[in-house]
Formats: sequence, structure tokens, C-alpha cells
Amino acid sequence: MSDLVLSERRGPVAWLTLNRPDALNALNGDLLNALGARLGEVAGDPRARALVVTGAGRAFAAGADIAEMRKMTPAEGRGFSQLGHAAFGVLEALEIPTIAAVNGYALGGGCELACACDWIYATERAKLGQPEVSLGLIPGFGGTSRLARKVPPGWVRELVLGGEPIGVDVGLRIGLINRSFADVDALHAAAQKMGETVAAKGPVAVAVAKRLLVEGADSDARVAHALEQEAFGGIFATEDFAEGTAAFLAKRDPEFGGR
Ligand code: CO8
Repeated sequence: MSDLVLSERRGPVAWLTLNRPDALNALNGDLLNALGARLGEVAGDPRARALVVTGAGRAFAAGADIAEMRKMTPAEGRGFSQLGHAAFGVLEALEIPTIAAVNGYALGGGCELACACDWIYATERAKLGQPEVSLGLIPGFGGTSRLARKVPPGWVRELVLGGEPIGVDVGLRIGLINRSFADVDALHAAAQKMGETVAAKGPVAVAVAKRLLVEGADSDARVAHALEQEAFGGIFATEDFAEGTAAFLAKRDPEFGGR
């Protein structure tokens, strides 16, 4: 397996680290293929109950690889966009919560990768944005769709059409970033702790709630409400629901089996 994306599991938390630090983890075809393969491994690991995605060195990812893209024909450009969408689609569809731990630049495809995670933590020096128009390009890995679900409409337009990156103060204010941390060590510790926190919750409930959040965002309100009612009923048949409620009433910690 390529070392362009490093993989490890720390207790119940899987970690994927983009590992092309000399190029600020720019996303080329090989890295996107490695990311897709690593995500497949995480999806198949029943002990992984949360995922943290981060970057080696001083960037999360400074975007798609500009040198590689420059040589592409329109058909190859479309194929490259499809490759990124396929990998980020797998990430978004994971049943477990996913946290982007943004340790520096998250620009272009890097910002889009962070947006494919459930939420974003960042260091205080992080910079996020969609600078593609500065290159005469447009976002191609979800910047016109997923980013629009994370931040208010005026802000997604300013980010995509203005092309200027934002710092963490603005990122926090517009809801792109949930929390910020003084340095990478504090960022990673907080991401691991949050991963362990969600890992201790009912796994079936977390997976079903996440599916509803993703599907609900794509549905009108009536469909989303119907999906929730159906799923809510289904949860009553799970062992996790029986265990969680029994533990509460017995004043003990639950031991969820994920069934
Ligand atoms: N692609 C390729 N190489 C990169 C990239 C990138 N996106 N970003 C940085 N690098 C490389 C640099 O070329 C440099 O390499 P070298 O040492 O060999 O010269 C190395 O990383 C370090 O970068 P800098 O020397 O530039 O570091 P600075 O600290 O001076 O600057 C910046 C950091 C501000 C992040 C700067 O590197 C920068 O502006 N990078 C480009 C950011 C950008 O424009 N990103 C958007 C790219 S387009 C995109 O992501 C589209 C996504 C959808 C694609 C859809 C396909 C169709």
C-alpha cells in the first residue's frame, strides 16, 4: 500500500494522514487513489468507531496538484474531478463520525476534503478557502455543493467567487470550523478525545443518525421527517437501545454491542 496516506488506529479512532508534506499534501491522482483505498479499509474495520483525517507537515492539503492538473485535457480534467468525488463520496458515506483535523492550509481540494468530513477542528494558524478562480479554475471536488451546506449562502459565494482564503476567526464565526486549538498537538489530542467520546455512544444510533443527517440534507422537509420517523421506530428493535435505556435506569455505564 502507498505511503501517500498513512493509516493507524488509536483505540477506537482511525487516523488517516495525508503524507506528501513537501508539496503541502497537494492531491494528485496517486494520493486520491491511496485515500480511496485507505477509506475502504476503515469502512471494513469494525473496531474503528470514528475517523480523524489530517495532514503531515504544515498543511492539511493545499489543494489539487496544480502541476498535474495543468497537463490535463478537458476529458482528463473531468476524470480527475470524478476521482476526487468518488473518494470524498466514500468518506461522506462512512457510517462512523469523521473529523477533519486541519493543521494548516486547507485550500481548494483540501477545503473540499475537510467539508466531506462531518465537522472541522483547526489550529489557530489554519487557512481555509477555495482559491480556484485565482488559477482560472473552479472547485471540482464538491466546493460548490458541500461547502454550501456548511456555511451561509453569502459566505460560500464570497469564498468561491472571491477566491480569498479565510483565517480561523472568520471560519469559526461562519460555522465552517467548530473549534480551534493553539497548536497541532492540542488539535490532535482534542480530535482523539472527541473520537473516543463518540465511540462510547450507541454505534447503531450514531450510524443511523448520521445517515439521516446526510439524506435529510438532500431531501425536502416532509421526506426528511418521514425518514426520521421510520428510522426512529427501527431503533426500538436494536440491542443497543435496550442496553442504553437499561443502563440509564440501573444507573450504570452502557456496554453497547453495535447491534
Ligand atoms: N499543487 C501542487 N504543488 C503545490 C500546491 C498545489 N496545490 N500547493 C503547494 N505546492 C507545492 C509548491 O509548488 C512548493 O513546491 P516546491 O517546494 O517544489 O516549489 C511546495 O508545495 C511548498 O509550497 P510554497 O513554496 O508555495 O509554500 P508557501 O508557504 O510559500 O505558500 C501556499 C503556501 C499559500 C499554500 C501556496 O503553496 C499556494 O498558494 N498553493 C496553491 C493553493 C491553491 O491554489 N490551491 C487550489 C488548487 S486548485 C484545486 O484544489 C481544485 C480542486 C478541484 C480539482 C478538480 C479537478 C478538475
